Amino acid sequence: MKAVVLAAGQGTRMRPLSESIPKPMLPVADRPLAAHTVDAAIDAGATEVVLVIGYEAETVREYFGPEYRGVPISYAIQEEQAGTADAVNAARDHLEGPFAVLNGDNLYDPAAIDRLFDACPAICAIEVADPSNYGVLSTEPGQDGSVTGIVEKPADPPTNLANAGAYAFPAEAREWLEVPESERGEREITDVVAQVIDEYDVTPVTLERWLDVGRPWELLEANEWKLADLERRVDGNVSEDATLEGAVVVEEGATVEPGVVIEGPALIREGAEVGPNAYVRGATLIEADAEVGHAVEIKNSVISQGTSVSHLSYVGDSVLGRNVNFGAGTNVANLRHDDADIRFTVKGERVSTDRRKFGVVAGDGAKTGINTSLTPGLKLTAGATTMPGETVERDR
Ligand code: TTP
Repeated sequence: MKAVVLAAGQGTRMRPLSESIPKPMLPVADRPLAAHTVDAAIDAGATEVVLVIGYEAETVREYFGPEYRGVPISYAIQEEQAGTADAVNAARDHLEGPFAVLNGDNLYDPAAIDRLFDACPAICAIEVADPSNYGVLSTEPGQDGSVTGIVEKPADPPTNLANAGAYAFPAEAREWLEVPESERGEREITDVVAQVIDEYDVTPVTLERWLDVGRPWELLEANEWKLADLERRVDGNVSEDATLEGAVVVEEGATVEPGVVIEGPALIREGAEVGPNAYVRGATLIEADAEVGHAVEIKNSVISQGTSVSHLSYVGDSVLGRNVNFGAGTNVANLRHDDADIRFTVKGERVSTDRRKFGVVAGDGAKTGINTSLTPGLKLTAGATTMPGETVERDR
């Protein structure tokens, strides 16, 4: 069956990381976030993948091209982000026969996508302890009862099965994509699902693991998940005086200099330079052409392409965008004295990350002066700068 992958969103909650790169193209281990979904669809037997693109569309198109892993890729443009049903409707001309719809910003356990395709019409669900913040499936009584509806954020959830936003639709659903606007002013895929449920038996397919990657710390969690799946491989240039422990991947063209200790899971991508005398702790992604220099410690972080942390610095539980430069002696605090969960500003509101440890998020091109101290949960927008010796406590 064909798989429609939604990747048109602006990713506003992911700012500043999504300021010039679409969220589905942010790095998760060895590929962009959306590539994990496209790969799962292809592994499940997708005959064609239709990517719905809009915001920063060319970045997505350049990566996947007309064919990816031998499977044809086509593109549908969604000009305005008018909702998930509207996004699928943009792909309508590409559809014939049963089709799947997957989010380009979700990580699914790949085996479940296989089961989703087999069970069509079907919906992926994940068991959660507190479903009241999700769309929750109601099902017929008994094990494996078919889906009778989806209720948004119910006070009294009918099951603990949260809708994981992955669907396998019968061919006829193509005719049901033009749904009216919902109360929040969007054309929602759940209204298409409601019609499918009216006409068909819809099977719930339970995921073992699922992650909706909407906010920066969820990008960190996505990397924690996918880096842990990597197997040790050393193709790059690693000094005899470096120590690699556990699942460490050093890609061809990457350099690890003397005195470096890397504790996996860690991925050092092509063209990256680590050391001398650096300490990298998992789960860490050091992207292509990034530099981690002398006496720098990086722990559980994403260091994006072209970024440089060259001397005497500590970066923990943080995401640094592309071409960021941390001056010598820049240190990130990732833990509060009172041990409270770290908060972060999302669309102007302070929200809990539910993490005891979280450092900073730096947008592309941010630069810190020497001896900058950065407090936990801090956001530096793209191109932001700090003065030498500053302690930065407020987002900038
Ligand atoms: P969201 O996470 O709701 O939207 P977003 O990705 O733009 O992020 P934010 O809320 O932070 O601005 O969307 C879920 C998925 O659906 C995601 O993969 C983007 C996609 N999508 C579209 O392609 N078109 C749309 O009109 C909408 C609303 C979402």
